[in-house]
Amino acid sequence: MRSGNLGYPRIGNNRQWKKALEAFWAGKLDEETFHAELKAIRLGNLKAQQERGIEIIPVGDFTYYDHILDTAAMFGIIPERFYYEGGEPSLSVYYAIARGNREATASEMTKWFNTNYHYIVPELGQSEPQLTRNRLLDAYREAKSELGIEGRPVLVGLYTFLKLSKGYSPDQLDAWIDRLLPLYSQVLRELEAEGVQWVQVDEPILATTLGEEDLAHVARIYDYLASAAPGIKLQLQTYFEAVDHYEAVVSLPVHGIGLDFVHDGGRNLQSLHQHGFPEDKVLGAGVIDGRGIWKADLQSKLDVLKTIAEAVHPDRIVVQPSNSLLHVPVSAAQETALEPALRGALAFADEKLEEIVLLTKAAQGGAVAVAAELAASKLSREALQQSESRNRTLVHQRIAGLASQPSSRPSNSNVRRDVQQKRWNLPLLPTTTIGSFPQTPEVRSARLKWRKGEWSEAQYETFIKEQIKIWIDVQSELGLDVFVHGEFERTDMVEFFGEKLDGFAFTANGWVQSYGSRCVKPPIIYGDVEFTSPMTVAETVYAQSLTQAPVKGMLTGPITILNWSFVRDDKSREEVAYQIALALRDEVEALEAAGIGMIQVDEPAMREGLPLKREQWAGYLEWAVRAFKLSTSTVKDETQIHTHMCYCEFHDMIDSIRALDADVISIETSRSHGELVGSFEEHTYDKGIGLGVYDIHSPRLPSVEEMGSMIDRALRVLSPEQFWINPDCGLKTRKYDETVAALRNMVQATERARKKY
Ligand code: MET
Repeated sequence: MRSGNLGYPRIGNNRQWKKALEAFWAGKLDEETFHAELKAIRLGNLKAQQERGIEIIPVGDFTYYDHILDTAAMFGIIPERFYYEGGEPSLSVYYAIARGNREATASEMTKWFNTNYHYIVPELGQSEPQLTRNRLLDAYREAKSELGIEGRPVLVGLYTFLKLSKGYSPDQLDAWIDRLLPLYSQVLRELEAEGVQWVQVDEPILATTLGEEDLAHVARIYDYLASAAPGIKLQLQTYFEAVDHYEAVVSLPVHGIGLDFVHDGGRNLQSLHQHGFPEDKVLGAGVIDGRGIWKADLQSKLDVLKTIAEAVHPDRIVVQPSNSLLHVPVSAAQETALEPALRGALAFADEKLEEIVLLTKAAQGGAVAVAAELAASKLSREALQQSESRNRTLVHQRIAGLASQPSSRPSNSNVRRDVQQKRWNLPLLPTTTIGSFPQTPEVRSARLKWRKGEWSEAQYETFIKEQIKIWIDVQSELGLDVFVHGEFERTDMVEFFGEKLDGFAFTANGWVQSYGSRCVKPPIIYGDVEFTSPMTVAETVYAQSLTQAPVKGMLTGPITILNWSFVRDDKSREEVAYQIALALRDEVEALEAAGIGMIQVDEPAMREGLPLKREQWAGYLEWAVRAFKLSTSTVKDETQIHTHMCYCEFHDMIDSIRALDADVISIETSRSHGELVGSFEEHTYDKGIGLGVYDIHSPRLPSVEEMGSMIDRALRVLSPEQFWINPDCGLKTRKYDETVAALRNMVQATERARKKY
């Protein structure tokens, strides 16, 4: 057996990558220095794999922003609005596609399968595809000449690329395959001429639900590519789930198949057992969890490898992570401040590579040689299991009594709407924001001072209060109807709650890329989750004391906390969600008791937990909705529950969105360019709803007219009585002036709309 990897985190062990990108965007790095800095990070990443003894090292997985955008740029697939004239797109065009610029809006960004990574959606049909630059060739040459690494270039598979793109109708799919095949061939032929042996072709789409037609397309693609560059061996890589059409996939004319043996519900192994594996192919055995952060149970992994070896000759097995390690932080070595039982049980990218090397050795018959390491790993896992944090009796009791916990509100939404309208007397088309306001450098530095102990608790509290006061005044002056306190005390909407609840831990440096330069540091849910004391009451009550307008209490929902955290792997996600939900209920009740009458429980990540396979959706959604309702159902009728969601493809989740039974929902809209609004033509929704009327991700100031037309568009399908006006979420990432100016336009657009409707 050999050891291999599929992709390494791009961001550097200290987020050097993010810092370089942002410095370059801000004009603080010239292009040459920028390239040099990124090269240093890229080589460092390769070295980390080389030094650990990984035999098959991917190259070309590094990016300047996103690997799907890279693929589009490589093939000259650039939207017309960026004045592209062919050839290799400049860095400024490349970044404009991702981030927008003064003249043009960015391309849409969306979730990468069921992860929290977001890619830029290629827009086909706007330019004639061409190979602009073979970036894999560059990557391969660099690794070889600089480090002597015979790397394995990584290419996004043609079918996955097309399926993730937009700008064509289903009947044009064939034509697009025809258009791209010669370009893919050219990439492979150039690699072949360079002496490249193997290319990793990522086709995660093969792990989704596919029909016969898809399979026919895939077969056609790989038949073509097999003869295009006969000297190249393709390692066709799937991940994130089992492949449903196992026999069809493993018999494709490629030299190797990579399967996920972690997130497949055991089905890949079953298929392997049942149908065998082609004798002439290499199996990439994804046995180490490339998405979780826990040390593996190495003994059980060895057993899996043993089972696999019954069907595949060990010479043709590569021990590898289940998917690219881009989804986990770089190294756990720096996490010295964590409780030892927890720290001992962690494995980030570097530690996973070590596990892969260890497993490979053990499976090669060296189990005795690595016996000490195997035993140590086992002990670490057990120590965490026995720790106090995983044995909280009260939490276990509450979960045992779950069936008797209220999980729907006493009155229906019509009754509640009337009571609430009487209480608030809001105008038509009420205006609000989604919660956060700009986290200026001042806010960030205050938090830092407080965290470092340079500022006392009291000093920090006073500062936060000042910020709240500033923004309550701004909101009054702007004439918004429903206020928020601004979330200045929060770095991150999940971290904030995690820090206050029991059962969570925070790393010093456990960052993972979310989109572009944005990295997140997911909390680790490692123990039983328990409420200890109110988390948001003081700031919300203070904000409410400054105004007559209602101030929304602002919480992050149980499913979002779950989906944006690394979760313990000894309990089901469902059970962990209920633990969080019950802890949040305590907070909802505390807010209500303190006189807060509107409470927003954000669930932007509800969608993110959706299983890849359709047939598993209903099961997930059922417990996700139940968790939300466990948190929000014990309040009085007059208390208005809001929720917020992101990147919501409304039509396929509509029943669950209705089932949440929130009095008001806001959905991030503008980046899906009106597609969301369109879905209301087919589906009814009768509670309060706000669809973001401008994209906060871009620095450009939306005009009154632009927002007016978004409102008009929405009101063609929704009634003015139910419609709320708000921007998309995430104002914390914008600057003060931009925010105020945009909201001013939003209020003006609303005033015009009120006259019309
Ligand atoms: N309340 C949060 C905010 O406005 C919701 C964010 S959803 C990603 O920033």
